Amino acid sequence: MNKPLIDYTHIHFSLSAASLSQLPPDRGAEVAFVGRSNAGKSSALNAITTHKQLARSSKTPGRTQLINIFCLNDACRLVDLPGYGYAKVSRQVKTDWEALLQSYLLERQCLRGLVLLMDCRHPLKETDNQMIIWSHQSNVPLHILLTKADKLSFGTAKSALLAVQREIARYNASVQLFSATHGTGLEAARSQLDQWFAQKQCQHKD
Ligand SMILES: Nc1nc2c(ncn2[C@@H]2O[C@H](COP(=O)(O)OP(=O)(O)OP(=O)(O)O)[C@@H](O)[C@H]2O)c(=O)[nH]1
Ligand SMILES: [Mg+2]
Repeated sequence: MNKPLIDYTHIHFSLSAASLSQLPPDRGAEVAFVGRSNAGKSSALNAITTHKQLARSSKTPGRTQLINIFCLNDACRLVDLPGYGYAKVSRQVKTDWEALLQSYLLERQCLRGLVLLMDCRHPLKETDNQMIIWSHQSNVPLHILLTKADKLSFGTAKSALLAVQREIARYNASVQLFSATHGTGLEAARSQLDQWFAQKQCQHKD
C-alpha cells in the first residue's frame, strides 16, 4: 500500500467543545469518528495516529462527552464525537449529547466524511442504522470500521464483515475490519482518510 498522503502521527489536540459555537471556524476539512459509546472510537484514533493517549479511551462507556478536535495541519482535522446510545447515563445528559452530535452532523459544512465504528460482535444496532441512513441522505461519505476484530476468530470476523457488506450494499458506504490493539486495518483506514482529505487539497504546505 502507498505511503499515506498525510502524516497521521503529526497531530495535536486542539480543543473540546460543548457546543458548535466553541468549534474552530467552519473551514478546511474534518473527518469525524462516530459510533455507539464503547465502540472503540478513541482507541481507533489513538491507533491511527500511533499515539497512546491522544484521545482518552476508557472502560467506562460515555467517557467522551464533548466534541474533541485534533489538528493534523492548519486545514485538516480529526474529530472524536460523543458516543451515542449508552443507556446508563441520565436522560438529560443523553439528550444533551445527542443534540450536540446531531447539530454537528447537520450543520458542519467542513465535514468531509464520517467514520462509523461498530463493535464487530454487535454491528448495525438501531442508532448505527440511523447514522448510515442519515449520511446517505445528506451525501456525507461513510466508512465503517468493524472494531475489536481481535475478539473474533479470523473466519467469524470475515463472516461479520460480509454480513455488514451485504446490509450496506444499497448505500454509498465502505466497510473494513479493524483492531486498535492488534493494528488490523490501520493502513486501509488511513488510506480512506487520505482520500477524503485529498479532495479538499488540505495537505500540509510546509
Ligand atoms: N480487544 C480490544 N479492545 C478494544 C479495542 N478498541 C477499543 N477497545 C476497548 O474498548 C473499550 C472502549 O474503547 P474506547 O476507545 O474508549 O471507546 P469509545 O467509543 O471512545 O467510547 P466513548 O468515548 O465512551 O464513546 C476500552 O476498554 C478499550 O480498551 C480493540 O481493537 N480491541
Ligand atoms: Mg471515546
